Amino acid sequence: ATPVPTSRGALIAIEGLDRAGKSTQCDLLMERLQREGKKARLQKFPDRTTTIGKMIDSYLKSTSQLDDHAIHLLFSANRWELAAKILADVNEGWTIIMDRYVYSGVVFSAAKGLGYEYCRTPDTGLPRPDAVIFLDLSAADAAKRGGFGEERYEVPKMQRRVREMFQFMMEDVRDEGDWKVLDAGKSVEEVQGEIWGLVEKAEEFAKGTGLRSIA
Ligand code: ADP
Ligand code: FDM
Ligand code: MG
Repeated sequence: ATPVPTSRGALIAIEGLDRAGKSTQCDLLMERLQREGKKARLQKFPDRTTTIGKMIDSYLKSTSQLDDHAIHLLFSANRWELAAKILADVNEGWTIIMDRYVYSGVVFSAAKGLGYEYCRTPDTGLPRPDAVIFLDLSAADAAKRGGFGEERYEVPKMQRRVREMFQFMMEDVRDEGDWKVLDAGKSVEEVQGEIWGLVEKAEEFAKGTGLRSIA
């Protein structure tokens, strides 16, 4: 049997709708973790720096076209190509904050019409986060945060479907107990305070338990 690491870091996914404040909160969280002298790093998904990431980037910018299945598998492959490093780093004591992860992967593709179970399959076996922090924002509040950007999925119809799929997935994974839903309509500081509490809990949980895999 694999020995259980006693001082590993935590693996934490920040998920949510576009403009919910994921990237803002991830940056603030990284600053605070580093200020407190913790070993922590940020992992954005998609990671657009790799060869696969560059294909994803050009798809999102609509400079290339891909079949829905093909891009779905590329998003998953982008996670798999980084999985070994994530696993190694967490076991060496690094806390890794992920700006989006498999949950975005499932809901965006399912929102386009691919089957929910089909969408989950390629990600099974990836490192499972100790906590998934879901930043929940109403459509009205999202609209207040300014217009859409230029990327492929930043259109109202897609955003509505993604919102529905996130609701569906939240119900589906409820029993797993690792989703924490936060009201992302609060101020940046309030949301940060709540996230900080959840991160400390996740780090506590991570002590003495091995990292699990996505079922
Ligand atoms: P995401 O990464 O989830 O798409 P961002 O962090 O890029 O979201 O934030 C989207 C926009 O909303 C930015 O202009 C950001 O400054 C603003 N914003 C983020 N959090 C809040 C908040 N709690 N209240 C009001 N505006 C926010
Ligand atoms: N996205 C992100 C997916 O469709 N599948 C995935 O697996 C992931 C991780 O890519 F529209 C979508 C979600 C969003 C876009 O935007 C990435 P950001 O601004 O880089 O998070
Ligand atoms: Mg972002």
